[in-house]
Amino acid sequence: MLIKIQPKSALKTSDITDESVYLQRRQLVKSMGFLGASALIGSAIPKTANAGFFDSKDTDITNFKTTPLTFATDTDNLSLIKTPEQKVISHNNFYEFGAQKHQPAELAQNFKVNPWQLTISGECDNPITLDYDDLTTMFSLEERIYRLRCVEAWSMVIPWIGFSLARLLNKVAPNSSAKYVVFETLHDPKQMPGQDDRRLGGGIAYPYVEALRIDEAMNPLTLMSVGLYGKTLPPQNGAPIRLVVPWKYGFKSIKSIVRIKLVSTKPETTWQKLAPSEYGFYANVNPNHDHPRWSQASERRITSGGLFARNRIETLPFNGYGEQVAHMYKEMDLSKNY
Ligand SMILES: Nc1nc2c(c(=O)[nH]1)N[C@H]1C(S)=C(S)[C@@H](COP(=O)(O)O)O[C@H]1N2
Ligand SMILES: [Mo]
Repeated sequence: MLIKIQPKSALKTSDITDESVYLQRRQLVKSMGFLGASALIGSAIPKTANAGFFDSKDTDITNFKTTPLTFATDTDNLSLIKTPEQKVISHNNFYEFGAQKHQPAELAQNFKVNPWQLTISGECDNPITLDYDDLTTMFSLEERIYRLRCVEAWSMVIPWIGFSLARLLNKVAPNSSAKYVVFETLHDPKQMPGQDDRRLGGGIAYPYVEALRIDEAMNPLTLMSVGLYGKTLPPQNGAPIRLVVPWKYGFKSIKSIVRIKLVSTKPETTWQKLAPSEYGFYANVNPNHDHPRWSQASERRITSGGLFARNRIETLPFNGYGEQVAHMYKEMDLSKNY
């Protein structure tokens, strides 16, 4: 069978990132099979028609206004190929605004992030409440270019802006009973329609709750993010402040946080409580421990929005951050503590 391939000139230059002509060539070989199949059907498949083959369509931010931030540039991770901003802000998991990838960008545009209050309390000497302006002014901001690996086996590279959670925790002075840190997302069904519509919200319990062990929370990689791509966060990515824990599956990186509490005993968290055999408390990225319903050995790196958007790569233990974090789990059986 003759397979027609688009000439190279038909590719937009934005489709050809530095990422590697190599990866794209490999992908091209795979895509040929697919193009062949669609040629057989005799019609082009629209991008939105088949979520199995293509990402959801990119959504332009319409109403929500982001603001440029001042920050120290991440010069250590420049070799990582960033996921295009348009993908980062249009392919989201934020069930409060709908469980489909395109819904948060569409349904969160009128989300009110100012005024905002974030309370940090519990087992500490100096509990505090931060207002909206404090979030971007209390600490000097840094860019951190991190890989984000979703438990669903897709991944991105995102230039976050924020500050280490450790700096914030040091400010409240945890006491010796502080063994875990619990985070809670805003609960406001009027603004977050998924919170009282089980179908839209994917049937999970709200408010969304996540937690870390205190040493994980104090690890320098653990970031409180207030921005991405040089600007304040869009609501679909967790405005005005969210957690980013790059060596753990994405669901640990809780969005739009209003409460942080230091506690003495291990708390229950949203996904772990819902399906404990599928989602553990630790949720460290681990290619050797499969999800009961799919393999975690590889992932689809979302790069450009073009034909070559689906690059299959190997998943790394601790998402490639083992050097900085593996020591925290030395004594643990990671197949039991998944
Ligand atoms: N409150 C809240 N936080 C959340 C989620 C969510 O549904 N609600 N989804 C998580 C999951 S599964 C992932 S992969 C990341 C996605 O972050 P992103 O949309 O900024 O890429 O957010 C995490 N934080
Ligand atoms: Mo995820």
